[in-house]
Amino acid sequence: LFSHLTQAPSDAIFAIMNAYKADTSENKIDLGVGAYRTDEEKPYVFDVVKKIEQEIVNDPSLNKEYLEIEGLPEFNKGCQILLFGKDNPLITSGRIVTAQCLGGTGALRVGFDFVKRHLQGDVYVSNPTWGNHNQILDRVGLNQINYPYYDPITKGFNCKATLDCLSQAKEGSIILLHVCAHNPTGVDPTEDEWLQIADVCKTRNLIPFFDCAYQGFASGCLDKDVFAVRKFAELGFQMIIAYSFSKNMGLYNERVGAIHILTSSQDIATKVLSNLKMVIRTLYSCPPAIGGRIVSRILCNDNYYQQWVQELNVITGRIIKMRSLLKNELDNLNVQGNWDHIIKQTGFFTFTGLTPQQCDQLTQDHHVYLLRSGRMSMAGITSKNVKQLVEAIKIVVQN
Ligand code: PLP
Ligand code: TYF
Repeated sequence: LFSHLTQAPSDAIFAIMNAYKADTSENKIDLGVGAYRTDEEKPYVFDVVKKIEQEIVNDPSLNKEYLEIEGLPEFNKGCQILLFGKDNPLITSGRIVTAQCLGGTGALRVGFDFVKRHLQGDVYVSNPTWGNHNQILDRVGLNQINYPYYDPITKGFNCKATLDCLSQAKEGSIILLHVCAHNPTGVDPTEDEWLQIADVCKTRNLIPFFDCAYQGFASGCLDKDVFAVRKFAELGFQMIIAYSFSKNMGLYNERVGAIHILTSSQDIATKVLSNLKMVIRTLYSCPPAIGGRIVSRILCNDNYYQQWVQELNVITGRIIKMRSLLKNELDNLNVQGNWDHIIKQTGFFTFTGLTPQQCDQLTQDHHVYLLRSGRMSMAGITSKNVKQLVEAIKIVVQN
């Protein structure tokens, strides 16, 4: 029955996670998956999350009844406020449709299923983008077109090439944009460049589809990091946003995210919601409750919110510190090449510019695990392993 199947490729990131786990060396370094590690190389569970989990377990008013198709109302409201800002008139306008989803990935899938059924059009994706974007679009059956984005020479954002490409896009196309802390490049447009992107989207009538998986990780300020979304909203765009709490609340395996669709009126929002619910109902019916309850308690309680922001600041602060530590160590050891991009790029990842062969050599000879694209998760660097990492990089770039 199944003998006609051929082996599907393994996901590059999961393959690296597993290769790292299988390595028995004591000095192995995990720069593969974008998951936060403490300076002791340990996964981190937010204290505020642990506290709320206990509260939920002991709350006699809670049960295991199905949630609504679109998830918890207080979760959805909290997510809107976090993304659009507390005083944004859009919050009370009834124009934003929101549903709780299974992580950012779930939100992307729901969002693109909705696009496929109700909008169609080509989807412009940055070159490069997160690998799962390409796979999801492929599965959903939407046509993808690359826009240039990354400039390997400057190791920065190629604004001009992006604008040139988008200015040729067919009207009504969808453009997938990373809100901040672009994965895999760590390269984001400046505020001025976002305005230029907005301009071309307006002129060509392009529909923005934002992916927001790293709010808090780029500038270290939650509000600043979502500048693009708030600005596009202010400029009158209708758009879709897929949001993830995996990283900024450390809820990776709880699968908590949200989809927002900003529409032109409350009336239309009602119709959009009914159709969005059809997408969800036929995919998984309704979301799980625990993660949504944790997030809503953080977002709806001032005390918990402050605790969360404090803990998030520690995490983002450590990543930023690792950037300068790595750059300084590379300079101290006179490692060949210019490494300024390590401190210029932002968020979880650095797009090092190391070649696939150099990455293979780092893994095979030095137990350093990273993507063959040269993407390095900065969260896997610690004050203890940075020296070993730099010595390994020095060897592979000299060969
Ligand atoms: N989008 C981007 C750009 C990501 O990097 C990730 C996770 O790494 C996600 C979405 C989705 O994350 P999750 O499904 O774990 O919430
Ligand atoms: O890009 C990365 O490193 C990770 C990969 O369920 C990932 O974000 C994302 C979602 C998931 C597992 C791994």
